[in-house]
Amino acid sequence: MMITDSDCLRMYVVMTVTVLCFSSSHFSELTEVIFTVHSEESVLSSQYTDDVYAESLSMCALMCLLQEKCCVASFSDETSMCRLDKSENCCAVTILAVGSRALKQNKYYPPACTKCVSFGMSTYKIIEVTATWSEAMNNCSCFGGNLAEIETEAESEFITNELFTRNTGVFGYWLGGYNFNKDSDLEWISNPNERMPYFNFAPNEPNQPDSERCLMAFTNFNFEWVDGNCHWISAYICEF
Ligand SMILES: [Ca+2]
Ligand SMILES: [Ca+2]
Ligand SMILES: [Ca+2]
Repeated sequence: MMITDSDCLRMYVVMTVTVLCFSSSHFSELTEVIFTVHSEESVLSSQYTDDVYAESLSMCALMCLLQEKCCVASFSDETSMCRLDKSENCCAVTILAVGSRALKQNKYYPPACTKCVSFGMSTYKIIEVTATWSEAMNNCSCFGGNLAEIETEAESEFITNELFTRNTGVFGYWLGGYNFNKDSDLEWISNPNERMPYFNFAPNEPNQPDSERCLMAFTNFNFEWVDGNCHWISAYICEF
């Protein structure tokens, strides 16, 4: 008998389901703790999605857990189809679909931070695909981190050296600072009520508390910081 690729996939799924059935009593509990479930949403099919059969929502959740790169999945009650998104982040696009539920892992660490650099306790992903400041912030959060916050001179030197090495020609990199109260300084997103313990602003910056509230390491100023217009489209740095 010839075994085709699709037979293999089916066999794999059946085996997985069999193994999982032994612990079925823990399924609902697991789903509640590990996933947020959105009603009537389905993950949009993409190059990163796989459709597999699952007996239930909980089974679909477990299949997602078994896939190292899965953060979001969806399950259709009608067809028992479980769609696993394996794009290594939690930003899968979902659409309204009656009878479907989308699951998102509550705490997700990408399996491997590709092309990341580490310093101290932190890992950084420097992303040259440009975005507005708030898009950058959302993207970092989807990767499981935040826009980078530079709290010490040592951290600042590390990041600056890294950016000089890259020399990619982008005009700047968004960081996780914002002028929350439209005054003369910026604050870190994680500490909106506190002065920055360390800062590395370029001369005469920050200078536009109304129109430039977002923090950027500016290439032409040797990556010293400026307040920039949050709608500028720029590269950015995520910190994990
Ligand atoms: Ca930091
Ligand atoms: Ca401020
Ligand atoms: Ca400025």
